[in-house]
Amino acid sequence: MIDHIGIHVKDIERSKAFYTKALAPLGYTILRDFGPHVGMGAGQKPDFWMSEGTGEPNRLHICFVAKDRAVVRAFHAAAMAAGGVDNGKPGPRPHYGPHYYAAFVKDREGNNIEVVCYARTTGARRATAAGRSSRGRRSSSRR
Ligand SMILES: N[C@@H](CCC(=O)N[C@@H](CS)C(=O)NCC(=O)O)C(=O)O
Repeated sequence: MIDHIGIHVKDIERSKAFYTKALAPLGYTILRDFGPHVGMGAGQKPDFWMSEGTGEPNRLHICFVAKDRAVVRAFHAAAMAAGGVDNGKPGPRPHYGPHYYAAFVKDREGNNIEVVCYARTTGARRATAAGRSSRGRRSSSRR
Protein backbone atom coordinates (compact mmCIF):
# COMPACT_ATOMS: atom_id res chain seq x y z
CA MET A 1 0.00 0.00 0.00
CA ILE A 2 1.30 3.44 -0.85
CA ASP A 3 1.55 5.76 2.17
CA HIS A 4 2.47 8.98 0.43
CA ILE A 5 3.99 10.33 -2.75
CA GLY A 6 6.02 13.47 -3.33
CA ILE A 7 6.83 15.53 -6.37
CA HIS A 8 9.48 18.17 -6.92
CA VAL A 9 8.34 21.57 -8.07
CA LYS A 10 10.12 24.75 -9.12
CA ASP A 11 7.67 27.19 -7.53
CA ILE A 12 5.84 26.02 -4.42
CA GLU A 13 3.37 28.93 -4.37
CA ARG A 14 2.40 28.30 -7.97
CA SER A 15 1.98 24.59 -7.27
CA LYS A 16 -0.03 25.24 -4.11
CA ALA A 17 -2.39 27.45 -6.09
CA PHE A 18 -2.69 24.88 -8.87
CA TYR A 19 -3.23 21.78 -6.75
CA THR A 20 -5.55 23.51 -4.28
CA LYS A 21 -7.90 24.22 -7.18
CA ALA A 22 -7.27 21.06 -9.19
CA LEU A 23 -7.74 18.64 -6.29
CA ALA A 24 -10.61 20.47 -4.57
CA PRO A 25 -13.18 18.22 -6.29
CA LEU A 26 -11.51 15.24 -4.58
CA GLY A 27 -11.72 16.91 -1.19
CA TYR A 28 -7.98 17.60 -1.02
CA THR A 29 -6.77 20.54 1.02
CA ILE A 30 -3.40 21.69 2.34
CA LEU A 31 -2.91 19.85 5.65
CA ARG A 32 0.77 20.68 6.31
CA ASP A 33 2.73 23.70 5.19
CA PHE A 34 6.41 23.73 6.07
CA GLY A 35 7.32 26.42 3.54
CA PRO A 36 9.11 24.51 0.78
CA HIS A 37 7.38 21.25 1.78
CA VAL A 38 3.60 21.13 1.54
CA GLY A 39 1.37 18.14 2.21
CA MET A 40 -2.17 17.72 0.93
CA GLY A 41 -4.80 15.12 1.68
CA ALA A 42 -8.49 14.39 1.63
CA GLY A 43 -8.68 13.32 5.26
CA GLN A 44 -6.52 13.92 8.30
CA LYS A 45 -3.29 12.62 6.82
CA PRO A 46 -1.36 14.21 3.96
CA ASP A 47 -0.56 11.68 1.24
CA PHE A 48 0.46 14.02 -1.56
CA TRP A 49 3.53 16.18 -0.99
CA MET A 50 5.23 18.91 -3.01
CA SER A 51 8.79 20.01 -2.35
CA GLU A 52 10.34 23.08 -3.88
CA GLY A 53 13.88 23.00 -5.17
CA THR A 54 14.88 19.61 -3.80
CA GLY A 55 16.38 17.60 -6.63
CA GLU A 56 15.39 17.10 -10.21
CA PRO A 57 11.73 17.82 -11.00
CA ASN A 58 11.18 14.48 -12.72
CA ARG A 59 12.31 12.42 -9.74
CA LEU A 60 9.58 11.08 -7.50
CA HIS A 61 9.39 10.25 -3.83
CA ILE A 62 7.18 7.24 -3.14
CA CYS A 63 6.61 5.74 0.30
CA PHE A 64 5.13 2.30 0.92
CA VAL A 65 3.75 1.10 4.28
CA ALA A 66 5.26 -1.91 6.06
CA LYS A 67 3.49 -3.95 8.72
CA ASP A 68 6.50 -3.98 11.02
CA ARG A 69 10.06 -2.74 11.32
CA ALA A 70 11.59 -6.01 10.16
CA VAL A 71 9.97 -5.41 6.79
CA VAL A 72 11.53 -1.94 6.63
CA ARG A 73 14.96 -3.47 7.23
CA ALA A 74 14.31 -6.26 4.72
CA PHE A 75 13.30 -3.70 2.10
CA HIS A 76 16.48 -1.72 2.62
CA ALA A 77 18.69 -4.81 2.34
CA ALA A 78 16.84 -6.11 -0.71
CA ALA A 79 16.85 -2.76 -2.48
CA MET A 80 20.56 -2.28 -1.83
CA ALA A 81 21.29 -5.80 -3.12
CA ALA A 82 19.25 -4.94 -6.21
CA GLY A 83 21.55 -2.03 -7.02
CA GLY A 84 19.89 0.80 -5.14
CA VAL A 85 21.77 3.65 -3.51
CA ASP A 86 21.39 4.14 0.22
CA ASN A 87 19.46 7.30 1.05
CA GLY A 88 18.77 6.61 4.72
CA LYS A 89 19.35 3.52 6.77
CA PRO A 90 16.46 1.83 8.63
CA GLY A 91 15.73 3.65 11.84
CA PRO A 92 13.43 6.02 13.71
CA ARG A 93 12.65 9.40 12.19
CA PRO A 94 11.07 11.20 15.18
CA HIS A 95 10.91 14.44 13.23
CA TYR A 96 8.28 12.79 11.00
CA GLY A 97 6.25 11.24 13.82
CA PRO A 98 6.57 9.58 17.24
CA HIS A 99 6.79 5.98 15.97
CA TYR A 100 7.95 6.73 12.45
CA TYR A 101 10.50 4.06 11.45
CA ALA A 102 11.70 4.20 7.86
CA ALA A 103 14.40 3.49 5.32
CA PHE A 104 15.21 5.25 2.07
CA VAL A 105 16.85 3.99 -1.12
CA LYS A 106 17.34 5.73 -4.46
CA ASP A 107 16.29 3.39 -7.24
CA ARG A 108 18.29 2.88 -10.44
CA GLU A 109 16.73 6.04 -11.90
CA GLY A 110 17.27 8.22 -8.88
CA ASN A 111 13.74 8.08 -7.48
CA ASN A 112 13.61 8.28 -3.69
CA ILE A 113 11.85 5.14 -2.46
CA GLU A 114 10.87 4.87 1.18
CA VAL A 115 9.25 2.18 3.31
CA VAL A 116 7.72 3.28 6.61
CA CYS A 117 6.31 1.44 9.61
CA TYR A 118 4.08 3.26 12.10
CA ALA A 119 3.72 0.33 14.50
CA ARG A 120 5.97 0.05 17.52
CA THR A 121 6.70 -3.63 16.98
CA THR A 122 10.13 -4.62 15.67
CA GLY A 123 8.82 -7.71 13.94
CA ALA A 124 11.29 -9.83 15.93
CA ARG A 125 8.93 -10.25 18.87
CA ARG A 126 6.08 -11.14 16.56
CA ALA A 127 8.22 -14.03 15.27
CA THR A 128 8.62 -15.63 18.72
CA ALA A 129 6.67 -18.82 19.38
CA ALA A 130 2.90 -18.35 19.65
CA GLY A 131 3.35 -14.62 19.87
CA ARG A 132 4.89 -14.82 23.35
CA SER A 133 7.46 -12.11 23.80
CA SER A 134 10.66 -13.28 25.43
CA ARG A 135 11.24 -10.96 28.38
CA GLY A 136 14.96 -11.61 28.42
CA ARG A 137 15.36 -10.30 24.93
CA ARG A 138 12.86 -7.52 25.08
CA SER A 139 15.25 -4.74 25.97
CA SER A 140 17.83 -5.73 23.36
CA SER A 141 15.34 -6.09 20.54
CA ARG A 142 13.48 -2.88 21.29
CA ARG A 143 14.20 0.21 19.25
N1 LIG B 1 18.31 10.71 4.06
C1 LIG B 1 17.06 11.07 4.69
C2 LIG B 1 15.94 10.95 3.63
C3 LIG B 1 14.68 11.63 4.11
C4 LIG B 1 13.64 11.80 2.99
O1 LIG B 1 13.91 11.57 1.81
N2 LIG B 1 12.44 12.24 3.40
C5 LIG B 1 11.37 12.44 2.46
C6 LIG B 1 10.07 12.76 3.18
S1 LIG B 1 9.41 11.39 4.08
C7 LIG B 1 11.68 13.59 1.55
O2 LIG B 1 12.33 14.53 1.97
N3 LIG B 1 11.24 13.51 0.31
C8 LIG B 1 11.41 14.54 -0.65
C9 LIG B 1 12.30 14.12 -1.77
O3 LIG B 1 12.61 12.94 -1.94
O4 LIG B 1 12.67 15.01 -2.51
C10 LIG B 1 16.77 10.17 5.86
O5 LIG B 1 17.38 9.10 5.96
O6 LIG B 1 15.98 10.55 6.75
